[in-house]
Amino acid sequence: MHERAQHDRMADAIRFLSMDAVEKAKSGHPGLPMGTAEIATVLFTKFLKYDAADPHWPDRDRFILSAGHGSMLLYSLLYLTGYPDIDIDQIKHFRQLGSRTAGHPEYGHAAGIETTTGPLGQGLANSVGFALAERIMNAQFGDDLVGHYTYVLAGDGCLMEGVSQEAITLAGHLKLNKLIVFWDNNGISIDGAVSLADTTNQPERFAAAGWNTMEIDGLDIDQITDALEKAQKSDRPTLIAAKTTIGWGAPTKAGTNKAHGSPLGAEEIAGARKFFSWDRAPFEVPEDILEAWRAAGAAGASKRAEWQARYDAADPELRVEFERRVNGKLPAGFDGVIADYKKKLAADKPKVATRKSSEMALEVINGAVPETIGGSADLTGSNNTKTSQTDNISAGNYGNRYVHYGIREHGMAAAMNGMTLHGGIIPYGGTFLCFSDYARPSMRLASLMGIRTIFVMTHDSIGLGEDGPTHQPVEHLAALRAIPNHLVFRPADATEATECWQLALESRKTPSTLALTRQNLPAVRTDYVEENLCRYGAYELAAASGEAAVTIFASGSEIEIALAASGLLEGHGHPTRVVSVPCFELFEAQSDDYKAKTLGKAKVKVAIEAGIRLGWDRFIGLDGIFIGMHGFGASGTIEQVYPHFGITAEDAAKAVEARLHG
Ligand SMILES: Cc1ncc(C[n+]2csc(CCOP(=O)(O)OP(=O)(O)O)c2C)c(N)n1
Ligand SMILES: [Mg+2]
Repeated sequence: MHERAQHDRMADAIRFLSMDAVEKAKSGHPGLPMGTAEIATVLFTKFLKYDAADPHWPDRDRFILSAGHGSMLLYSLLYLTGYPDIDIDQIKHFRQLGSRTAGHPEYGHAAGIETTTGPLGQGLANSVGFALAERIMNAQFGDDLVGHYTYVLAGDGCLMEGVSQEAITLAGHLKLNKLIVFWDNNGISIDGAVSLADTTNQPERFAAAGWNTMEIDGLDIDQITDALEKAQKSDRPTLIAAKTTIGWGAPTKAGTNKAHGSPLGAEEIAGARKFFSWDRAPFEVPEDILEAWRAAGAAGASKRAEWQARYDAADPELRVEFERRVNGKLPAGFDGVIADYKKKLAADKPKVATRKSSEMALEVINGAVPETIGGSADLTGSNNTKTSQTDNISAGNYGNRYVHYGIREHGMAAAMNGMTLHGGIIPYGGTFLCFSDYARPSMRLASLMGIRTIFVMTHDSIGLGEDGPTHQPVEHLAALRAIPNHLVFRPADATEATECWQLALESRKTPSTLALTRQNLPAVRTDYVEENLCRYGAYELAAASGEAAVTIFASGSEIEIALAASGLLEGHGHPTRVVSVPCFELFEAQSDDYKAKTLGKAKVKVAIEAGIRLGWDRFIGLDGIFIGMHGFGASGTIEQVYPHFGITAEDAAKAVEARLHG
């Protein structure tokens, strides 16, 4: 067959698999794959460096379908090129329970799905992290081992979402020239024409952010090819604005929002079969076309073999380190480093804020774990995220270890997820706990994907003082604890902070948030214990003098108050124990026996946390006493606001005694 004709048929195979799968599932989005099939075909047959037989090859190019609703485009490509996880049965079971071909691409369901997309804009924002991680790994391991592109297909929706602004300005600033974004410029979204809601000149917008931009006809394979050749040579990230027609080939629905998100129906599909002269039954791909696709999927094997040869010839130490990092294993000896540091803390008993404890722990960690990449959304001095090892990453300077993300919490969180997903890197980044709201969509996706991204959230209560209620988190701990598969740590002192960091680093399939104080806290773990007690999520920090009449549960900065309250109660003859609760989710993972023992049978149970009550009933029951916040905070000194809201040892002791005598 003539090469051009074959290319067209290969693109058509994507279209029909997508149409047929959506039709069979009775739901899904046929329009995007139909409009972008040429782009995908050029990319996957001529440019993308991959070997379908080895989808985890670390130096593969990444392809990110940011417009996740067009998932059938990706599934078709993975099937056609011969990725092992997606066979024709998976295509036939698109969107069915238990299939790998979920409604939107889900990371972990099938190799070749590099990230979870669906919430528009996330994939584009992840891609900044992928592209940055590639540069960082390249700087550390050299051209022989690391040199690949990150390709993105984004829709109008991705570009309208706010996170895209954070992502593109960060990528432009860092001159991530191996990032190449296709914009599926079809002028249509769900409500109708994009012009209903947006008139942005997107190329000018990207250009203003320092991008290389091109405008092409997205159905023209020569223009696509030419654009990709130029993009690969760019010294800046590239936007290829590709004019397309949504649902291309559907006789009446093409170019309209009717092709966006529902099955086309038998008549339209029959019309499309005529339009493309496609005479095959649903899900049937002509043998020569499937063969051509499979050949494309295997074509990268030689590049992979060349890479393997370079890898085998590399310095053995470098190789061991590369493998360790790509596999996400911590360095041997890490536990010993933490143990030594905990001994030192037990001797020193520092009275510092936990944000400072976190910095001190990071100084030790960053010295021992070269894959950590720190950062902050313009609050470096407040989040205490920078250590002596972490000089600034900047355009062309990718060998360093600190990212000034700018005031881009959402973009930072999404980029960190991209770095984690890329592999070889453990990113952590900071902002105020209150502004976790600005990062939350990506924090949730980190949990859904089950990846090790670490969020450092300081100024974790009204204790931050005079900045007032806009900055004082109240519901944030509860809101973050509500996310499944997310470890929310609230350490009480330097030892707990170190233990929580150790757990966050060891937690390969669950992201972590460390909630840290601005105010100084005394050391409460004054004896060295080898075991990581925070691992239990909750543990008895102070035993009662006799059979406990009272148990006080608290976290973080309120442990100091809990211990003082227990002192008052003990003084009045009420045996009181204090349980530190650094992490709800880890506590739930303990045995029933452990949980029952830790919760105990004291007559009065109290929880103290300078946040809302939500979640604490698990510890104190519906009739427990809660000392904490019942509404928003107030601007004032820490000495004023804690008493103002009744969060003191005296208030707690008084409430307990009223109950004991009542
Ligand atoms: C954050 C977010 N908001 C809303 C949606 C729902 N949604 C899915 S696709 C879509 C329209 C996207 O338009 P576009 O990117 O132009 O895709 P096209 O219709 O061209 O395929 C919307 C609003 C979503 N997936 N994510
Ligand atoms: Mg669109």
